[in-house]
Amino acid sequence: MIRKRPKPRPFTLALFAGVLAVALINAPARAAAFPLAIGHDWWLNTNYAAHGRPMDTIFVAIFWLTTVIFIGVQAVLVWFLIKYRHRKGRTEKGVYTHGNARLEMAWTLIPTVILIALVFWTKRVWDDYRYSPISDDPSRVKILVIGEQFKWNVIYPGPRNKIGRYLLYPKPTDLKWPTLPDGKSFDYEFPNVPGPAFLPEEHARQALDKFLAANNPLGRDFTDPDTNPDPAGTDPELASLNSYGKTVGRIIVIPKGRPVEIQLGSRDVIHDFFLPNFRTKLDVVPGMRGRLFLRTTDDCPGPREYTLEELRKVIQVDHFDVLALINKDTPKADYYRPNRRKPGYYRFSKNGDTILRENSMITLAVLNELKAAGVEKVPGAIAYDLVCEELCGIGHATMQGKLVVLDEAWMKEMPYKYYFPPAATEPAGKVAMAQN
Ligand SMILES: [Cu+2]
Repeated sequence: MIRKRPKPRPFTLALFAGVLAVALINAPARAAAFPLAIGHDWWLNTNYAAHGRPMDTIFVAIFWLTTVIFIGVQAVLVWFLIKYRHRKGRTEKGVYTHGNARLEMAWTLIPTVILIALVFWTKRVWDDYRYSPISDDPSRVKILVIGEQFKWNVIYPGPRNKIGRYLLYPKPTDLKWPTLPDGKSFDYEFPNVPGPAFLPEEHARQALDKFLAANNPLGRDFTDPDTNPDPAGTDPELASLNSYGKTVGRIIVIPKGRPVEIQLGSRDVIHDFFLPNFRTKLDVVPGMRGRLFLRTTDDCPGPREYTLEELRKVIQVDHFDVLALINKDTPKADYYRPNRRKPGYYRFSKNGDTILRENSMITLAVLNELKAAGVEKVPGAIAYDLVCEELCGIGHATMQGKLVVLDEAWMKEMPYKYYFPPAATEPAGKVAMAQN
């Protein structure tokens, strides 16, 4: 009798297919870490928000709870598949059962208890995040971020730590033309028409679109003193702090360890503001003002001097971008003014060419040039990712930003000295007086 090779069992096939699928999914992205490497690359990225720790704990707890249950259920499934498989010569019939009340009570009550416990645990963590205790801390600093297809506009508060009024747009039914930054009204297109309401709607819309694009893309209320950090215009840097050209794609700077309120608004469609390293995420809805609160953890890396080797590790292994914080005190850095009109900056250079300038991102290519130029240390700050997690249009994936955590000493350095009022050592009234 010829013995046939046994056919592969369905279970063996399924197991093989599963392993293959996991390998294929992981192979291109994680070639170095194949198969499922358990390391920080595979697990959650590092958290630097105070509210993020209980969030991560609950994530890990639910992950292991569901993993254990999943493995248990699958094991029973496989065991039953094997135990009750078809065998030749087996003739007994299956037994019909109407169930087991005790068993059914157990598998209903146990998940109920688990889920109720998760509800209360999650609610506590959620409340700490969404209704944060720092939401009415008077010393919190405020930032307004306005999403737009496809960029983030970042607006800092004035000296009174107030954001001012934004996203207020004129309507074609308005009886008067909107006000320009200099206080004059916008009527140069139609000098004899008192307002858009007196034009056919299509013309009114066109005129207002032109006005907005040229003068006020973010709908600033120029009559609100808090919207203009320096209404008198005595300090050009301060006066232009929140001008449209500067707000676009600007880095979000937050002070280390201080409570932060991030306000969110949208110019057009729904975006989604997500800071992965700070466990902070909220949809940005047109017509609504979202509010997020966070405080960095004490171990959140602030600005410091990095050696070139440390930088290489941070960039290549930890996958962070690093912002160069070069200033007058940085060894080997020189001051450079391209020409009379352009502002100057500090930089590392070789043979007159700029290798790295202040507030630019340090890349691996730059590191090699710095080494060749004899630079040993560069002051820098990790630039954390800000992404839009909403499919907000064709450029959604390019809608990225950066967040930098600075301490008070670096806050005083240019160009951040105006970004926030100083921490609460001085009473708020004194700060406002000094600036007025
Ligand atoms: Cu978006």
